[in-house]
Amino acid sequence: MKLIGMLDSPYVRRVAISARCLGIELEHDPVSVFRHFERFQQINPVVKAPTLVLDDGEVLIDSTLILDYLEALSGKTLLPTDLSQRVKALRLIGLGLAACEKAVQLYYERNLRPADIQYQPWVERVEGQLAAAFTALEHELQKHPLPTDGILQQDGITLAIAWSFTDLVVPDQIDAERFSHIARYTAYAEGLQAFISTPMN
Ligand SMILES: N[C@@H](CCC(=O)N[C@@H](CS)C(=O)NCC(=O)O)C(=O)O
Repeated sequence: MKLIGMLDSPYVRRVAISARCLGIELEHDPVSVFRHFERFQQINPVVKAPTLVLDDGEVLIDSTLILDYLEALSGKTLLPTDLSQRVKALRLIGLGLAACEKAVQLYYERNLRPADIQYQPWVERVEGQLAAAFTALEHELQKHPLPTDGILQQDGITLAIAWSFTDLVVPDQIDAERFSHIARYTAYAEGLQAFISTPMN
């Protein structure tokens, strides 16, 4: 199986780290959706990262759906089975993914759209949504700290990736004092082998 996409995509990194935690070895081809557009198109005409090419040639997209497949394949899960714990995890994952989406939108707005046609109300809306996602995440971590016993679950993986990615692409949106629980958990996760061996750049 081959994972297509650069690790500076939070979605690709999420799949790569999760696969490692599930004990699945993936071949990795770091094709860029921008710099290698035509090559990406040949693998997947939709050009979305991550793309997972299965051994029989089937092509999957969307990190959450790819993770669903990898979990089914491995017979393991990175989500709690207890329903109330699962709800907490799903809430963190949803907020983490929203933060990734808003950081990506902000990055594209700043780097792809010419400065003279940038639309400030849209930028402010996205910045507000990004801050709202991190505010809610911070609140959740204050109420229910994530374990720091070396075992990674999908909620911790996704939230740490969201924070590191935001710090990489729109660092002005990061406030480690205001979001101290997220910053601390991310520093912890980035120190684990699964993260260290799957660097953003
Ligand atoms: N919901 C998708 C989002 C994937 C996504 O938007 N990836 C970006 C890279 S970070 C991408 O493919 N961008 C190229 C494009 O949308 O044209 C997932 O979870 O995989």
